[in-house]
Amino acid sequence: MTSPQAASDKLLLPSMMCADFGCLRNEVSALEAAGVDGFHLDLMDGNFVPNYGMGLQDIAWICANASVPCDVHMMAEQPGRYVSMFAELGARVIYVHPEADPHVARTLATIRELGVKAGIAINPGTSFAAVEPVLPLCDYVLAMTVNPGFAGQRWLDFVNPKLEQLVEASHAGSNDYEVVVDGNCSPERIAQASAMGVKGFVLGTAGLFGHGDYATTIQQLREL
Ligand code: S6P
Ligand code: MG
Repeated sequence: MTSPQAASDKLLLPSMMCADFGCLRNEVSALEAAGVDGFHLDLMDGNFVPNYGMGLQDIAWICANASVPCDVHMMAEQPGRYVSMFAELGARVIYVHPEADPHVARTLATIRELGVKAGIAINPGTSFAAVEPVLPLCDYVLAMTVNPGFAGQRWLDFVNPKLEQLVEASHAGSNDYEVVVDGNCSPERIAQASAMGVKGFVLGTAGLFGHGDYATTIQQLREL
């Protein structure tokens, strides 16, 4: 019998800022039981993006209590100052925005030195060419299909050609990274991007939360 995971090699990653914090333990358990591949944890500093969230304590609690890997998406200015904090919490991947870091190459190297997978998260308006030099330093690339800071936004179609460029370059030359998409990952968008070669999907309000039973939803997304 085929396990749900074996039916697809997609990485399905709930964005925990969309979870019900009134029953966070239940949310973590239910999502893990549904077969998610990890948790996506958004940190916003109220500066790089016009919003705050999630708290360091929230991120620490989920990292300490999850049995699946946790990825931290730092939407923060000068993230290099704080990457060691998230490494200590046990993050699998730390994503930093090159738009927020004048020394992103150094920060990516530091993340790897800390024993954590290194990732860049790229704003919709940031071109492939702008990040191409640092792609060999990345294990993951998080392509934002919405402007970062809020759940519940619309997918920006002008990002689609960049997704294709990122996938095409992902295992070429000295590059060896996986592409993950963040923002409005609905079933339709997941099907399109998966066919394009995108590996991972951050699941928020468009694809998971508010769509009924987690196990059923995750199973359906795997089968797309
Ligand atoms: C905010 C953050 C994202 C959102 C996610 C929400 O920009 O980086 O991870 O939580 O995109 O998903 P949705 O389906 O509500 O757009
Ligand atoms: Mg995110």
